[in-house]
Amino acid sequence: MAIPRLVDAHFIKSAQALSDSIDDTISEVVFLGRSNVGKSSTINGLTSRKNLAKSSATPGKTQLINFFDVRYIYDEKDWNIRFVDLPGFGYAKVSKDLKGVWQKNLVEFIKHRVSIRVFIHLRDARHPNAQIDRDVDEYVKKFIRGDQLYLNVFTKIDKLNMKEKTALKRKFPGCITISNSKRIGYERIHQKIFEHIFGIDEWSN
Ligand SMILES: Nc1nc2c(ncn2[C@@H]2O[C@H](COP(=O)(O)OP(=O)(O)OP(=O)(O)O)[C@@H](O)[C@H]2O)c(=O)[nH]1
Ligand SMILES: [Mg+2]
Repeated sequence: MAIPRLVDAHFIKSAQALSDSIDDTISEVVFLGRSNVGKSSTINGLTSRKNLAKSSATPGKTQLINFFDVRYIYDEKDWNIRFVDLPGFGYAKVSKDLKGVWQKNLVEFIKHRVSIRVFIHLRDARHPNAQIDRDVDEYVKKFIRGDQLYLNVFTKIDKLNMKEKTALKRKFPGCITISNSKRIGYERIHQKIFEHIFGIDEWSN
């Protein structure tokens, strides 16, 4: 049987906070990570759309919570979810208090948005062990629910040489790595999302 295919994605709405977000009836995948790590680019890559989410070389490009409707086709049926692009947290800052570097609205959103089923924490492959990323892991793990999946994904793998790639894989066995400039690595992310949200794992055999 064919594997699920993402066939359509479009922008729905920008929100400032949980209170002005759209209805929470569809399962959501949120992309979080440091400013400039490639959150918006990853959404474009996963959906094969160049400019769906606005990306920029200047950190701080995404300032609102942006919702995108995403449709997969599998087994001749539609499967709908949402991708959520978030503003980045503190650029190159080492944080003691995450709330200080990441806006209050954002913290409230990731904590209380009931429709979030998958957190994708994007990390720069060149700085795989940044303190701020460890802080975020630790922080989210404090309130994550049993029905939510937390995924670490390393971006900008194209910037690593062979030796660095080997070191990364040794440190994080089985980790997911992607390159948005080379457009590689998306398959495993689709697989994880689809498997977690719909319980269908058609990639395993
Ligand atoms: N080489 C390389 N560059 C990338 C990759 N992903 C993103 N970039 C570049 O990194 C910069 C930031 O990308 P964005 O997608 O805007 O990053 P963001 O995390 O959404 O940033 P904010 O919205 O500011 O939080 C852009 O210049 C992208 O072209 C990648 O995998 N490899
Ligand atoms: Mg962005």
